[in-house]
Amino acid sequence: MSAYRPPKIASSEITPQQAYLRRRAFLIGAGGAGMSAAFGSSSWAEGLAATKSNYTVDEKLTPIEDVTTYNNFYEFGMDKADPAALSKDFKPRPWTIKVDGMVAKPQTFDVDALIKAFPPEERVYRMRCVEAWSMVIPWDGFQLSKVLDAVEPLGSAKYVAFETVVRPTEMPGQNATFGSLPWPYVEGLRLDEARNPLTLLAVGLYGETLPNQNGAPVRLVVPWKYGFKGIKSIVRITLSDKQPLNTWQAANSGEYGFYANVNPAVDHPRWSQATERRIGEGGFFSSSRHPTLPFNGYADEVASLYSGMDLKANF
Ligand SMILES: Nc1nc2c(c(=O)[nH]1)N[C@H]1C(S)=C(S)[C@@H](COP(=O)(O)O)O[C@H]1N2
Ligand SMILES: [Mo]
Repeated sequence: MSAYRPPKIASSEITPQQAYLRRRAFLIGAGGAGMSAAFGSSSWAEGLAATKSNYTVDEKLTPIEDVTTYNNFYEFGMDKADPAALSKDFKPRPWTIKVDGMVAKPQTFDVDALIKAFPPEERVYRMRCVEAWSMVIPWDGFQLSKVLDAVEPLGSAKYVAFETVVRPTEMPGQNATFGSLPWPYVEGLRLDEARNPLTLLAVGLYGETLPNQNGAPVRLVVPWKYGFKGIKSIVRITLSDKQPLNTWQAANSGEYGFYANVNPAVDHPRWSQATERRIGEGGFFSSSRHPTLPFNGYADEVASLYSGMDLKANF
């Protein structure tokens, strides 16, 4: 770890994405093949219509083309277009998730058994990346709390740690020796955050099996936090009494914290968090700006989790 050099998010990532838009124009111009390839042939969604849920925001959905071609998934590369382009050989099945640590009933779940046990519901959530762009995404998934209930957390458990798969043969970004992240990508939540009804394990989007670039087969969605908390392609969930490490905080603790609650009043050291660029809105070469909301608009549901806490110190 000592030789490790933390990556920096390039400032180009927070200015209009001309390069991305050019690449996207190319991808779209190359025909619909890319889109249908994004969704594998075997789909849990076939014959399993996700129930609509009340946890839905009434905002214009980000087009699926943007949701599936403008991604952060450093295991497949650092450019926004890399995950869609370089994840075609990734194999999201068969897949198991080991849930262990401070629980009465540690278990290894097959992802399709989980989907059967906890039929996905649709949730339209805002998603706000720490890089000051945002989307509105219809996820299909189930509450993380259902999985936690199944393993029976001990009274001593206070935190939940998550781990992404390590598969350098299928994830070219895991072979990068310079400028990328240490693997596995890890994240963590407080147990009460993990049990909040908003906290979702997503297995699909737009009613389809989750595309590889979005974190197949199962990824975390914590809509009141910056996007980096939404760890992808999860293989392990561990309950503990110690605050777990998270990858971006480990990479640069001055810029990224453990909590990462969306907060327009606490700027990133290198850019404002007061507004966000809504991807896919406002024309082809620009995106419209929206004000960023405290807790990404979910304050009614989650602000009480942090009562008495200094949100500037615990960023
Ligand atoms: N394993 C892993 N999970 C990850 C990332 C990553 O690089 N690796 N990027 C995070 C970041 S910074 C964001 S904004 C979201 C992006 O999710 P999306 O590409 O589905 O929009 O995934 C998060 N989860
Ligand atoms: Mo992000």
